[in-house]
Parts: sequence; C-alpha cells; structure tokens
Amino acid sequence: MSKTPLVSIVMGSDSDLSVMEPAADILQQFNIPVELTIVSAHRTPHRLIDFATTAQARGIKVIIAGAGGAAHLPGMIASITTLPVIGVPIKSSNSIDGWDSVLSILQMPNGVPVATVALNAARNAGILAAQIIGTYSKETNAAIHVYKTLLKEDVIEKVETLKTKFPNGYDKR
Ligand code: RP5
Repeated sequence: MSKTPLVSIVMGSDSDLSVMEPAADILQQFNIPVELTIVSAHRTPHRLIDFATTAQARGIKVIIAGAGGAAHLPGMIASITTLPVIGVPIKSSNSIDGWDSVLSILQMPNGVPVATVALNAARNAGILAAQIIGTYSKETNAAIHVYKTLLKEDVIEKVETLKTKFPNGYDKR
C-alpha cells in the first residue's frame, strides 16, 4: 500500500512534466511519498482552488508548483494555503526567454511568499521540500546529510583530478 503523500508536485500542463519529474525523483530518493498532477491556474481555476484548499487536510506538508509563461500557479496556490509553496519557473513553449516565468513566480506581493528556485530547477525544489520535511523527520534529515556529503566528496574528487592535471600549479607561459 502506498503511503500518504507529504509533498504535492503540481504543474500547469503535461508539457511541464519533463522539467518537473526530477523533483519527484529526488524526493523518492529521500524516501518521501509524493503525489504529482496537473493543475492549471488559467484553464482549471476551480480545480486550483479545490486543490489549495484541501491540500493541508490531506496531509501534504509542502507544495511544489511549476509553470511557464504567465506563471500564476504557485502564487495563486500560496494565496489560498498556509503550506509552504516552492515555485519552479519553467521555460515553456509560451515563454519569451524564461524571464517571464521567473518574474511571474518570484515577484510576489508582501505577505504571500513563494520560495522560487532557478529556471527549470525542479530538482532543487525537491531538495528544498525535503529539507523542510527534514526539520521534523530525523530519517529525512539523515538522508539529506548523506546526499550533501556525497556532493562534497564529488567536488573533492574533482579537486584531486585537477591536481594531477596541474601538479606544479597553473602556468602556461
Ligand atoms: C503554462 O503554459 C504551463 O505551465 C506550461 O508551462 C505552458 C504551456 O502549456 P501548454 O500550452 O503546453 O499546455 O500554463
């Protein structure tokens, strides 16, 4: 039997799926149950209201919302729920250059924050959601520690590789 999801990942369209899937993947790696669905701020406004109104009562702790272009989904969800909302700006088919999505999600009015990650950075949204869960779950916190240690070790390995390439320092003169 699958566990009750703690993180809800929503996106404006199925065309956002390839960008948003890494959020679900990393959360699964951290053993956090997720749900993933489509909620469009403009095409299904009543579904948005229903989703945002009921998410907390369903046990959701964090919402990750991704959208492109006139990306109102994360902000509108944040206007309804008291759950933390992480916004993922997406460079979509209707984006000019991605800045439209970034600014639509980032420039929220005072009092209604959306934690906005970089353009297309759904994986980071997943990590941030896990870190929020990690504030009360020891297991998740431990899993994030392992993940961050691996990141560090990866860089240290690259430092060593670079040292073997330039054993006497860098000087091409
Ligand atoms: C936004 O419009 C969606 O989030 C998507 O990024 C973009 C394009 O949607 P489709 O026309 O591909 O359905 O609302």
